[in-house]
Amino acid sequence: MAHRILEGKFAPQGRTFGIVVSRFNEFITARLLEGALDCLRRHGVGEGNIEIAYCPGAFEIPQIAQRLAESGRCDAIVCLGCIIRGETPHFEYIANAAATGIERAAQQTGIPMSFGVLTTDDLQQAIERAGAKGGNKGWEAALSAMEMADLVQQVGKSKRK
Ligand code: INI
Repeated sequence: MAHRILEGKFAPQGRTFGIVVSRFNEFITARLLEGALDCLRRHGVGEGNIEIAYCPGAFEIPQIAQRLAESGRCDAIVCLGCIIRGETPHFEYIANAAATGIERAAQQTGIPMSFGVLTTDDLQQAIERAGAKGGNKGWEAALSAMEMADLVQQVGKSKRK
C-alpha cells in the first residue's frame, strides 16, 4: 500500500497572509519585510491579501501575532524582527520571549506562524541575513508561511479511509 504523504505546496492563491514586523533595529527589519513581500508577491499573493502590523520590538511580536491570528483574517503569519546581542542578559530574555511566545501563539490559535526573527551577535551578522550573503530570512519565513498554510489545511482535512 502506498504511503499517504501530506506536504505543503507553495500555492498561496486565495489565501491571506499577515506580517508582524518590529521596528527595533528597523534598518534590518525593513529589509526582512522587503524580502517577505518579494517572496509573497512572486508566488502570486496579491497586495490585498497581505496585512502588515508594525510593533515596537521583538518582545511585542507574539502579542500582535496572536491578536492577528484571532481576528480570523489570516491563513498564516510571518513574524519578522531583529535582536542583536549586547553586553547584558537583555538579549536572552527578549529572544526567549519572542521565540516561545510566537510558538505558543501558533499552537493556541492553530494559525501557522513562521519565525523570521534574527538573533545575532552583532550588526554585521544581521546584515548578512537580511539580504546579503546569508540570504534574506524574511524571504525564507514567507516561504515557510506559505508552505505551512497549505500543510495545515491538508492535515486538518485528512481523514483515514
Ligand atoms: N527589541 C528588539 O527587537 N531587538 C533588540 O535587539 C532589542 N534590544 O536589544 O533591546 C529590543 N528591545 C526592545 C524590546 O523588544 C521591547 O520592545 C521593549 O523592551 C519594550 O517592551
